[in-house]
Parts: sequence; structure tokens; C-alpha cells
Amino acid sequence: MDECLFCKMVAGDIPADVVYQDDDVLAFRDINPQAPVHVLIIPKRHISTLNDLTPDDAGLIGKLSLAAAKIAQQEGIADAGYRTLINTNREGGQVVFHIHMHLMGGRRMGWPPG
Ligand code: DGP
Repeated sequence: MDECLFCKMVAGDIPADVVYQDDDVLAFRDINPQAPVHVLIIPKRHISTLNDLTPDDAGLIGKLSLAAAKIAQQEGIADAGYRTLINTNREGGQVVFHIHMHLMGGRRMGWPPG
């Protein structure tokens, strides 16, 4: 997707503060952090929203969660706890239309989220 911000990060055309990557997944620090640790974990392949997943993407989406747990360990927040979430479409709060899992921690999370 030529115009996708996160695809440009995958391509290296826009700088990203990368904390983890493998063949399928890229993770980088959020530009507007909402917690001391705030990382976005994305599939390198463009998928716009959770609604666009197919059964073939099951493994890929699982890899986002596995990466989140690995990064939480790396960032030292695994034992204290952290939150992962994926916003979907307008009312879900999605602003960038390339699936991304937020990983947030380093403070106590409130509930319900706003
Ligand atoms: P969402 O609302 O779920 O679509 O989250 C989009 C997130 O993307 C938001 O927390 C801010 C982050 N973001 C937007 N533009 C950039 C950018 O250029 N660089 C980085 N690192 N993060 C960005």
C-alpha cells in the first residue's frame, strides 16, 4: 500500500524506533506514548483492519501476541503487567488503517478504557 504510513515504516522510508522485528512482524515505539512503555506491533504485510483478516492470517495474528509477550519481557514489564489492544474502525478508535497491536505498560492501567 503506497500511501500507508506503517507500510512506509516497514519499507524503511520513514524512521521508526524499532524494538523488535522478525520476518513477519515489526514493533516500534508509539510517537505519542500513553504509558511509559507504548509499543505498536504490526504485521509487515498490509492488512487494514481486523475485519479484513482471513483464516489464512490466523498464524500471523498469533505472532503479534507472541511478539507482545517477548517485548514485554524485554522492556521489563512482563511480571508487573501490561495491556494489549487493537482498535478497529472509527468507533473503535482506529486512526491508522494498518492493523497494529498496542502494547502498553509501566503504569497501572485503568478500566474501563475511554
Ligand atoms: P490507533 O488509534 O489505534 O490507530 O493508533 C495509531 C497510533 O499510531 C497512535 O497511538 C499514534 C501512532 N502513530 C501515528 N503516527 C505515527 C508515526 O509516524 N510514528 C509512530 N511511531 N507512531 C505513530
